[in-house]
Amino acid sequence: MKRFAVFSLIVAAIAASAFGVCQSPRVCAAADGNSETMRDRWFYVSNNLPDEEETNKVVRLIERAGKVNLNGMLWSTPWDSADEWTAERIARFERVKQAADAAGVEIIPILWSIGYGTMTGRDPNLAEGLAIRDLPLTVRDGRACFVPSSETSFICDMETWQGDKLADLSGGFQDRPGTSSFCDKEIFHGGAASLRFEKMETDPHGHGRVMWELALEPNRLYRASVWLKVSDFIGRPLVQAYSMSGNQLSAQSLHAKADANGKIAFDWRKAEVVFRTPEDGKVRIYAGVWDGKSGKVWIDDLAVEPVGLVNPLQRPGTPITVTSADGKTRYERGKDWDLRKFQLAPWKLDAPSQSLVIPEGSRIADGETLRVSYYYPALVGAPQIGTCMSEPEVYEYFEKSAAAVVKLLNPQKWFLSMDEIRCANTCEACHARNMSLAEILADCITKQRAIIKKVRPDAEIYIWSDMLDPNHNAHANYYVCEGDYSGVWDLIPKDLIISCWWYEMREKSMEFFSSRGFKTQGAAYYDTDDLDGCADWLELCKRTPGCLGIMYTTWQRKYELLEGFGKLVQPSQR
Ligand SMILES: [Ca+2]
Ligand SMILES: [Zn+2]
Repeated sequence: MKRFAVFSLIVAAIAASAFGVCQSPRVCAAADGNSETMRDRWFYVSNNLPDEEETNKVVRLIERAGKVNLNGMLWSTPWDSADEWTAERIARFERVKQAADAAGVEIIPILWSIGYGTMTGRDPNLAEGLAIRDLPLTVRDGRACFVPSSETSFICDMETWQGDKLADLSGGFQDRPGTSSFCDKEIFHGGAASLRFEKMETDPHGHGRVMWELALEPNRLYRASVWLKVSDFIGRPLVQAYSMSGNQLSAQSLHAKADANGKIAFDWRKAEVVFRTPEDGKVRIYAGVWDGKSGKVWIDDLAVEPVGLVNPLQRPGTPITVTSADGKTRYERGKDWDLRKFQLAPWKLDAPSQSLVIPEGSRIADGETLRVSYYYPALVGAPQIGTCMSEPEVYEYFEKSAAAVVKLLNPQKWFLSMDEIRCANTCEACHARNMSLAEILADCITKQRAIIKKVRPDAEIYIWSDMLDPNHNAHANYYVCEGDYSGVWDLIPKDLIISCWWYEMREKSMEFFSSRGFKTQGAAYYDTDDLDGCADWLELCKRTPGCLGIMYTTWQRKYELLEGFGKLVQPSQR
């Protein structure tokens, strides 16, 4: 024990001095009572290297960061496919590496984002799939196609009113009719009227929403589309689909470039979401504005329509099943039916519906109605698609990626981009393992760690906090995931360094991981207009045992405050 303790002290002292945190172990001990605090002073970069100009941007950022003694660049660039980089990209990468070496900036790769579809660029069939059940297809002339019936659609053209309240809300609501929402007969998309919201800023949440509650076919795909127009507007215009239990099924917000006052304007644009209905078929469709601070928004022509055989996944865990209408006869692929070759496009909201080919000699008769069950790569959130954590092929690609990253960079620090995993444990590959959602996630992270350790045994591995934190996303009822993430924090390797990133929850999150013996990092900044939040993070990092450092985290590539941040986070030189 004693030998171990002495050894640890020496290692800590060497590590601290090597990173320039303090002048000597004695000074270290005095500084802030936490010898490791601010060892890592990072900034986040997501620029790719498509050409010389973008490469120059990264080089310039590194030079700027080096001048204010920032020492790590967490870099999101296509590490997932590092084994497939072209010679041109590698040459540009070498230039970045040289700049980083010269500036004393360590490059940390961030990679393997299950939540954002890692490896689906190599094989889109690796996307996690949601079960679509018993879709009816009609057989005509050697083809089986989906024929949508009008009963399963819902249209609201905003033509029928009771004063300023929409007549057809189907059990939903409209925010403040007559006060901030009105029937507009001068500006409309179709027909002769639309719904207009204004003065959202007088609502405490800036709400200007309309919601319809609909009973649709269960376990089916639908598209909800609505037309929006905004003027002089500050806020978030979007369309969203929710289950009755409050899970967001899908969402799309419309963006536009803001003027000098932060306001946006655009003429009629379509916002749409494609979503899988829950087991009870009930959904809430919302359109309108959250956080509205100024201006007007018009809404018109909502359409909620069933979607057919779209983007059927084809991998071992996502079988396509075709039966007779009564479900008694199961038809065989290749003999009774087949799927024509098509380009799987999980990211496309308007991906076409596929038809089945009925070959000669099939048991399927012309005029027959078939039932098809398949797995659809869920578009949730941003929208984003996720990757299945249970297909072995995913881990083969992780190994290829890791080997290539070592060859290119041989980093000592790695960062697992495992945030916001919003669709998981929904396909047959996942169900067949008989594991909980928390176990599936922990197993995936454990394997990722092992793959890195195999190629770089002394690697330090960082990971985003949210999916591991009960104060954040590690719970049940998370988007369209099946199961509960709770308890995942007890199942992951203890040597992971947890990068906490939710400012409002920072105290609880850092305490949660620190008290369980994890090392941590504060992911600060998040594109604010000043460094006040960074100062709060810094103060917390300094008093959290085992906190290794802080990061300037920008998603909008805002680097105006990089120098200020560098000065702020310098270790005290007492
Ligand atoms: Ca209308
Ligand atoms: Zn799966």
